[in-house]
Amino acid sequence: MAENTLFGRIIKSTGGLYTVETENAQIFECRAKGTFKKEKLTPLTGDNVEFLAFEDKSGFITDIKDRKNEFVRPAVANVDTFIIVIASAKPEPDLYVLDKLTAVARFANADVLLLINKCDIKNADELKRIYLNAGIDTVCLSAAKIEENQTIFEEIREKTSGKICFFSGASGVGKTSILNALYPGLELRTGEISRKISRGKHTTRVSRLFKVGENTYIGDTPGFGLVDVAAFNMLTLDGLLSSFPDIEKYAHDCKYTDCTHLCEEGCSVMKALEDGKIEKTRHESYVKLYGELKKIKPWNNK
Ligand SMILES: Nc1nc2c(ncn2[C@@H]2O[C@H](COP(=O)(O)OP(=O)(O)O)[C@@H](O)[C@H]2O)c(=O)[nH]1
Ligand SMILES: [Mg+2]
Ligand SMILES: [Zn+2]
Repeated sequence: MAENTLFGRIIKSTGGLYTVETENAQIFECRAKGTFKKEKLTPLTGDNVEFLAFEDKSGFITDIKDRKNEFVRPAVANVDTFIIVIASAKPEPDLYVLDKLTAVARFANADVLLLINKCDIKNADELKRIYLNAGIDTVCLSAAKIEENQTIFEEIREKTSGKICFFSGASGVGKTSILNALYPGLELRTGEISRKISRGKHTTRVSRLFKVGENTYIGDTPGFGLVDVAAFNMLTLDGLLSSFPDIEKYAHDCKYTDCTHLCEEGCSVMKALEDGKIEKTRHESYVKLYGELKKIKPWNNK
C-alpha cells in the first residue's frame, strides 16, 4: 500500500487510536509507534505529529513535536488559552479557585482570558478592575443577552482565533450558554460528548478538540479547575511566585534573600500590598496556595 509522511494535529484520542487532522483538513485514524511506550511518551490530543499516511486514511504516528505544555486531566497538550468563566453572581465567584486557575495557566505558559458572565444581574466593574490590575485579560458579558453582546462575542472570537482553548469554570456560571453564543451549532456536539463521558469508564479517556475556526479549537472537557492542582503537578511551590506575575513584579526589590513574601515585615511585596499596588484578594490566594503546595510531599510530586 502506498504511504507518505504527513504532518497533522491529534484532535481526538481514544485508547490508543488517534484522530489526526492535517493542515488541509484531511482526517486519518492513526496508531502510535511502539517505541513511544519505551520512551514513556503517550501521544496526547493537541499534539503536533508526523505520521505515515496510508491510502485508506489510516496512519502510524512516528514523531511527536515538542510540546508547549501537557496535562494529565484532561489529557491534552499545547493548550494556548484557558478561558475561565465566572459569574458576577449566582453563583458567587470563588476568587481562590479563579486565582489558582490563573496560576496553573501561567505555570503552563498558557494565556488566560477571564470572562465575567451574568453582568445583567450584577455589575462586575470592581472584579474587572482587580483582574485587569493583575494583568489578566478580562471581559464582562451577559450570555443571556445575545443580541446586545454581539460585539463582545466578536471580540472573544478574535482573541481566541488560531488557538487551542479550554473553557473552565464552576457549574452554572454560563459556559454552555457562552459557547452556544460564540459558536452556534457546537452545543449539540459537546452535549453528545458529555453524555458519552458520563456513561461509563470506557469512554472517560476520550479527549477531543472541536474546530471552531481556522486553526482554532475548543476542548470538550470542562475539567480544568475541578481537579486537584497539586496532585496532578499542575503547579509547584517553586513555580508559585512566577505564576503570580502581579506579585512577582514587586518581589524583585525584596531585601530578604529567602523571603516567601507571605507576611514578612519589611518585605517589598508587603509594602506593595499596603500601598494597594497588589490586589488584596490576589495576595490572599497566593498565601493560601503557598500553604496548599507546601503540604505536598515531594514523593507525591511526580
Ligand atoms: N441572568 C443570566 N443568566 C445566565 C447568563 N448566562 C447563563 N445564564 C443562565 O445560567 C444557567 C446556567 O448556564 P449554563 O450555560 O448551563 O452554565 P454552565 O453550567 O457553566 O454550562 C442557565 O439557566 C442559563 O440560562 C447570563 O448572562 N445572565
Ligand atoms: Mg455546561
Ligand atoms: Zn519578600
